[in-house]
Amino acid sequence: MCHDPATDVPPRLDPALLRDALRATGAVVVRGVLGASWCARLRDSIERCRTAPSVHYGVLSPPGAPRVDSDLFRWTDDADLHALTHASPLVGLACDLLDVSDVVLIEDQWFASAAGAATPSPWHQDQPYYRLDRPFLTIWVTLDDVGEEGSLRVVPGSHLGPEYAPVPFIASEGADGTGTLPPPPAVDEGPGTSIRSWDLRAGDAVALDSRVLHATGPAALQSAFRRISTRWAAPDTRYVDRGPNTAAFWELIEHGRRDGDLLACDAFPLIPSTRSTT
Ligand SMILES: O=C(O)CCC(=O)C(=O)O
Repeated sequence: MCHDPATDVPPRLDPALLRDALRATGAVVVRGVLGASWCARLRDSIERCRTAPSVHYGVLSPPGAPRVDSDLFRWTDDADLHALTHASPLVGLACDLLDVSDVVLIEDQWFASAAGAATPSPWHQDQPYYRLDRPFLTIWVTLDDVGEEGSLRVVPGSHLGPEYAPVPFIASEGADGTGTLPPPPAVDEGPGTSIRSWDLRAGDAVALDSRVLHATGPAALQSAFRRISTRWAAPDTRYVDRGPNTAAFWELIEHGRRDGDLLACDAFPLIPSTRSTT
């Protein structure tokens, strides 16, 4: 059940407190960011996207296992994902968290796990997949209720630690080993690493500093678990050529960015604020 069935008006929270929490731990939960109608629209969007997958679409689960799949940059052709990324409470929240008036949309990316799926997203940081010269923000929103055993997990404070190599999300693929960064630590295997997770309701968000280590829970899911990440950058963010060991989409979309260019352009639009808090 969604948090706020009557309205999609976002909660009024103190942006400075949210920013402080994000700065200190690298992740902050914001409950009830999207109401019931948004959650329903976005679950329908995922179904629509599946009928016409983009070049970015991928199945993340091993063959024969309950399906986990994902697609990205669907704001470009799905009306509801366009609305989400251009005129929803997420825009104001992104502006509040980055403390800016306008924000650059990097991408939308949905993930959908079927009931019974037990293919977690691996421990990773977002930053090393992106050719960006500074940290950015991911706002991850669940579209289904999810218990903490299957939900998003983070290592608080890890955004202030070392940077690790990007890892593939497809279970059968190993790291390609072409980069210079070390692989992420085996967080689940070693004792002593503090992991934070939450019981979440549909419409709840977790905002992530792009450098924080995160994953999803390993437990087999009782029911479908759909969620969407939107990624946002401050307007002065610049493209930096980090070479081929970054997300595949950089080579698949026409962005025309060269080393040192401002990120904002048609492919990564500057979205005016819809800030509801001051
Ligand atoms: O929900 C997931 O499975 C992973 C989300 C994630 O890691 C991300 O969007 O950066």
